[in-house]
Amino acid sequence: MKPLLFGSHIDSVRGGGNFDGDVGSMSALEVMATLNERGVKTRHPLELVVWAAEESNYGSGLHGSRMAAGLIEKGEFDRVQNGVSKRAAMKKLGGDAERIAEARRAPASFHAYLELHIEQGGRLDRAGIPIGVVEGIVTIDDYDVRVRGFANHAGTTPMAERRDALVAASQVVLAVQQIATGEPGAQVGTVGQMTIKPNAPNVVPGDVEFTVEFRDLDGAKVARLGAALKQHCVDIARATNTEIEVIFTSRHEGASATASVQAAIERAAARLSLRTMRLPSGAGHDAQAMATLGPMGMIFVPSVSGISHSPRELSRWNEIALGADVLLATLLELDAS
Ligand code: HGY
Ligand code: MN
Ligand code: MN
Repeated sequence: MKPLLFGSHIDSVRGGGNFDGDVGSMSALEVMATLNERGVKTRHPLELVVWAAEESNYGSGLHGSRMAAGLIEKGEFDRVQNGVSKRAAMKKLGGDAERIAEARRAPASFHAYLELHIEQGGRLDRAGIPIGVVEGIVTIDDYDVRVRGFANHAGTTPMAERRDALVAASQVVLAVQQIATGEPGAQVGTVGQMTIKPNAPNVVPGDVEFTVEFRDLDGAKVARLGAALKQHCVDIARATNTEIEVIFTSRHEGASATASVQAAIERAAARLSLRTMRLPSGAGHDAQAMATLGPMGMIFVPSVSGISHSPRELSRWNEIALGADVLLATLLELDAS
């Protein structure tokens, strides 16, 4: 019998909260302990996983689950962050990029993958519904944008002679906002990280580098948003007499949840007399990497006021417990199928 695989991650973003990933990982441990304590014998082996480095590092996220799924990005181990290559950083933590193939899981090597996670948006909380049944997870495209201008004296360089990289970068940031809001739908676009050089109050910025990400359930739309970004950058470079390089760093393909796993979650919640709501995930998850290997489903619990990736991230303990109950009951439903 193929194993039932379940778990989540425990790493968080800089300035993040205490529930993203942790809820699913700790609940998975609790479920495994409970089944053991009750001496429950399942037909399928149970396999608990806590994924490494789910959050974005070296220009890409879902590290552990992507390696298991064989979704290695071209040259990703040679990418450098804070002067250290990903290869060297892995080595420092006891990993070995040369042996990464050993982390690979074969396609169809599990009966189903199940992940409990906080919603990170506000739909469940607003609706007063304790359990979310994820329909699909967004596609995420990540870019690195490099603006090259000319660093010069802030006092002696006339405005008309400046090649101000930060002015150009600021126009690109506004272009991202305009692109993401320029058509109907739930697409999102974000500039979250930026470095300015030389970053001195009395120097016209010469170089600016920043990240851009676009997300939507429709992968073709996400690609279109990226193409629009490139066009805007051509126009802004010309207008500001700067050079703007748009480097595509990674795509995390979106994934639909498997109907049979969604149905199992709904049967489990019904057994517990819990209301459910189907909804998409605007957040990326290890589950979307696992979906390339086999059946996948996600259970959401409410995030208070939809706040996440923030110290104010909060889920109510009673609702987390209900999520863990549904996780356990769903595993037993899947085990019977
Ligand atoms: O960015 C995300 O959606 C996830 O938290 N990695
Ligand atoms: Mn996160
Ligand atoms: Mn997460």
